[in-house]
Amino acid sequence: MLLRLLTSDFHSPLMIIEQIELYHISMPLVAPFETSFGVETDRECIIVAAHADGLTGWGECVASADPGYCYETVKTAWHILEDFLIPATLGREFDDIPSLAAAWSGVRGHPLAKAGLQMAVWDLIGRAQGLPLQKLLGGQGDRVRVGVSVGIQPSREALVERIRAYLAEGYPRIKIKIKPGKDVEYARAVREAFPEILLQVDANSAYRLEDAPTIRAMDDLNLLLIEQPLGYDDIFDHAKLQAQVKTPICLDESIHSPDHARWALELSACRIINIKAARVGGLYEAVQIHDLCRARGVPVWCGGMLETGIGRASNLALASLPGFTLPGDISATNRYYHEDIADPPFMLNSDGTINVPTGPGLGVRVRMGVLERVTKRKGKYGN
Ligand code: NPG
Repeated sequence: MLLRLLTSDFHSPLMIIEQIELYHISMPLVAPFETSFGVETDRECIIVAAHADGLTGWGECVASADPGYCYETVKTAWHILEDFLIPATLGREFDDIPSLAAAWSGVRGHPLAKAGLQMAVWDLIGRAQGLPLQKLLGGQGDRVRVGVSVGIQPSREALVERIRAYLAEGYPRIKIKIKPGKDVEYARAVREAFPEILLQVDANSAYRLEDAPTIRAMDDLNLLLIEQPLGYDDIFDHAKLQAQVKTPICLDESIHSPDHARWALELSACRIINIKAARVGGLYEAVQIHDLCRARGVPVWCGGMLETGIGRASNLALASLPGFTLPGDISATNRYYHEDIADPPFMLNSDGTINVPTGPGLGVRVRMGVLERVTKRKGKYGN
């Protein structure tokens, strides 16, 4: 908070952005990632490059190829960026990040598209001021505790072995994806194999309130949290469910703004919030949710969207804010990609942490050759 005031980031005038480029990329994952809404083998997303005063700021819009996680896709985000957000940004003067966000408020929803462009603007500010994003946001410390998210596996045995390998690599917290039929028994098998580990489950909205008995059946597994069991836009039924379980419910998909976070907390729909800057429209909104939760003593952690090194750098800076008291879904580069578009790769330290970048802005260097190679479509706007 202090650093944020000292650097007056939210209120320093923005440079005028002269040109923006979009890259629709597709990168093969090291292994398919299965959730209750589908399997991803290649990660598609949009990389944003914003140019001003001879500097380039990079951003990542984490919309996927299909609308399984949320309604946005690479194609809808491209449309919203190209036809609305970029024209509302290019060549204009903005006082600060809040006024930029206000200029986009006529676009209802589409937080992933907004967050990708906002990230590029943050990177520009950091590069222009010679300050790392961590300092602009008010983060602290040189490393953050992280965890790994394990996709749905073909059998309980395969899941236990997968987790054994991640624990051997040094991950201090495990999240397993669940879906009907692969839930209680899978979580129980993991807990029996590893009685002491920090363990949580993520349903990605696969259940309805009538399934409360299934959720209750996991209450004795000493889970850190149960993430997003019910509808992707629900807060009301989650409040009914939270009243029936001891384990904290954590909301992800249903929190789209600082207001949603407040509503969820006031309705006791959850006791923990997963903050993804993308899902709430940008880093500025993510920090607001962090501040709200911190003031109320509600723990938060940083979610992941299988980001490239660009988005991961942003997540690490965000996760270094003091209210992020639980390990995030931020794993080492080699958990996702053989080859990344940004350097240097992120490595897991022996204490289960990853270093927060210290260079200006996001603190990573984009490898243009790799970026061009994985690009399926390119757009250029402005001069
Ligand atoms: O480590 O980045 C990571 C993956 C974390 O499980 C994770 N992400 O539902 O939160 C999620 C899930 C996800 C990935 C959702 C990709 C949508 C796209």
